[in-house]
Amino acid sequence: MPNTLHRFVLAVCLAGILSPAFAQHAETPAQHDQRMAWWREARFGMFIHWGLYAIPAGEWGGATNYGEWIRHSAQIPLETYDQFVHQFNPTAFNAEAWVQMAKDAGMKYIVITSKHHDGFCLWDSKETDFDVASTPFRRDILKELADACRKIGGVKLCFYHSIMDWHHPDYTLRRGWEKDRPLVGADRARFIIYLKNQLKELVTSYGDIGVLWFDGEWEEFWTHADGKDLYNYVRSLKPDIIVNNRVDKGRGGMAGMTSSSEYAGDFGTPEQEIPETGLPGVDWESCMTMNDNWGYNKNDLHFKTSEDLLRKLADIASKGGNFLLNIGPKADGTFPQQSIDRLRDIGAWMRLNGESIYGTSASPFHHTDWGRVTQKSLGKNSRLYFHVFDWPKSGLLEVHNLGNTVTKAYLLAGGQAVPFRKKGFSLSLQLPAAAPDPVNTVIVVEIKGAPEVFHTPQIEAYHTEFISAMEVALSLPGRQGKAVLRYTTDGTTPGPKSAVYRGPFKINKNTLVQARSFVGKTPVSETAQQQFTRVTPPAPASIEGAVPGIKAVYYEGNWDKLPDFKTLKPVGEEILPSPGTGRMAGKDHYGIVFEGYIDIPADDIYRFILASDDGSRLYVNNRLVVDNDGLHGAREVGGAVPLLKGLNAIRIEFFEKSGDESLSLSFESRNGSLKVRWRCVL
Ligand code: H79
Repeated sequence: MPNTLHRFVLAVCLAGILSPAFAQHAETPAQHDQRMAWWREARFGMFIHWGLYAIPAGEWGGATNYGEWIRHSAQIPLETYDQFVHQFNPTAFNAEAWVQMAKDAGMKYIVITSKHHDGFCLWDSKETDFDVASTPFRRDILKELADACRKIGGVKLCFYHSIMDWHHPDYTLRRGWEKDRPLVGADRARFIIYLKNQLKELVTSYGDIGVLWFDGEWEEFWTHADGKDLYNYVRSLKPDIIVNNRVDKGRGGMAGMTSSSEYAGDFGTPEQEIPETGLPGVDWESCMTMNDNWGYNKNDLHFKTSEDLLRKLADIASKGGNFLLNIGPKADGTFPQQSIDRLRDIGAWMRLNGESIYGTSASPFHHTDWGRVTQKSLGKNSRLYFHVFDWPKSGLLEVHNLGNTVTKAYLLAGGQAVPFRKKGFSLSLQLPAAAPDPVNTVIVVEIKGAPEVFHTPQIEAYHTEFISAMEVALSLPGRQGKAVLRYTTDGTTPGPKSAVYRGPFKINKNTLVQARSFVGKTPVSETAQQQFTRVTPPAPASIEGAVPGIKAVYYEGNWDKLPDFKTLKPVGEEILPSPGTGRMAGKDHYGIVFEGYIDIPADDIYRFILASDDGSRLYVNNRLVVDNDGLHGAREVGGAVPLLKGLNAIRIEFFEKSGDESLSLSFESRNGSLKVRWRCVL
């Protein structure tokens, strides 16, 4: 599991990522905190993906790898898919058993698919017959779950509700292969009324609903205005409801986090991934499957182990996030046995160690190579929870950058005292010889005050290469109390007599910058290092007969990553005004190589952002500057390069396998973003 501390933060890398706050529907920060309080305390929830797709259980036409997307992926005609309504009869469904399993696993909320992309509704909706009331089962599943949550207590019911809808005639998008759902008479405005009426049923008929978890917003159908409006609408129905960021268009493709506070939504939703670090002041929840599918797939036995899931839970909590762990129930209404087993194992750990997860906040340490840390404040003082994954062979667990006085240390499970020594800023814990819990033993370290952890300094600059000079800034992340930041530029290790950092400085030759923080004469952080290199970029090209635009050369093939285009035969070419999918747009299984020049206005460092779906690479003057290869959805990757004024050679390689496609390149310098003038030779 990655838990990387980036020592050298190039300032530009953070642009656009650190603008955390989401748009909020008229409330003060205190009211916002109050609304989010139960969710932040909860830290762990159950996702349930259940619907008609549980009946085929992942199998269709000889293939076995389908899930809740089966109607789309297997291109099932509507009329055929609708027949599942007559087969949906989960006679073994027992709402109380489900809620009890969630509760016993230590989960504090359940998010169930009131409606997934296929449009089928798990409750008796007045707005459609494509719902459970039309099945032989007839019972209102959401009502039974709401009753069970009320009866059992301690588990909040929440709804996942897809905006995208492959069934409703007024959802005015059709899959390319759809034949039996004419667009004639379809009315987008009417779909939004349908959506709102259904949400009103969900929010007002089932008691205290905690979260509305939207999805499917990335399709072109949905707009930012729709997102804001829907957010305000559901908040007006129930002011304290919590709404995920997929209500609006703020996450940029399929990314987890919302990029700017213009967009509505209360928390970010990384899917099937755990962010490298949390972001201060941002609420987020990682949702994840236990195997490879959200909906039930009887052939998918690729389950994560209980150990892995438990460590993921601690990892997420240590970064300040929630964990929403999925179950895909079977068509008979029961959970897969593998899921039941994992819930039981997690529950056993949570009963002993839940205190180290619930209501905790992100680790004050940036990196602990033996495991993870969570924390809780106790009035003026604090409790640190050391989640030890790798038990030290020496029996000594040490951290060297903790400023606080330690008052007590003990095993969370059982309470056995852990002898410790605090000398200066170093804490040594004398652990029992063998790990009481080899998966994750939690040690509680009680400290005076709020945690004072001395982080490795950050070295910030626009780029590590420069043409004539580069400004370098240093910083100490977090609260650094009495620490003094010292640095060197002559290759020597910073000591208590090295220069004190007082502000950004310029370098104009090859330089190793090193920085470390000290309290008095004692070093209290690790040493950060970054090499800066002076370079001479290649001379600009001088070309005859250049025309505006960039040359696109087309190829065909079915790839999962960029092929070696040099060995392939092109199927055509054209000049495009700028890189894009050109006349291949809408096709599958193709590749494009772009060649041309950009007119660079001045000697400087330029940063390129290459966004593509699927993979791409950018070469500038034959040097690889951005690698965005591989099979993925819309994804941006950046890279910087020093360039001289004049024409610089650009080569972009791109491939598209299937599904959505896009390609774009933008660039900027220290003065902001720039409009590119493309040139190419015929
Ligand atoms: O509800 C779960 C997913 O169904 C939903 N979000 C989680 C919580 C989701 N919708 N879209 N996506 C996730 C990403 C889209 C993936 C796709 Fe595909 C790639 C759709 C088509 C190609 C995965 C692979 C689904 C079908 C084939």
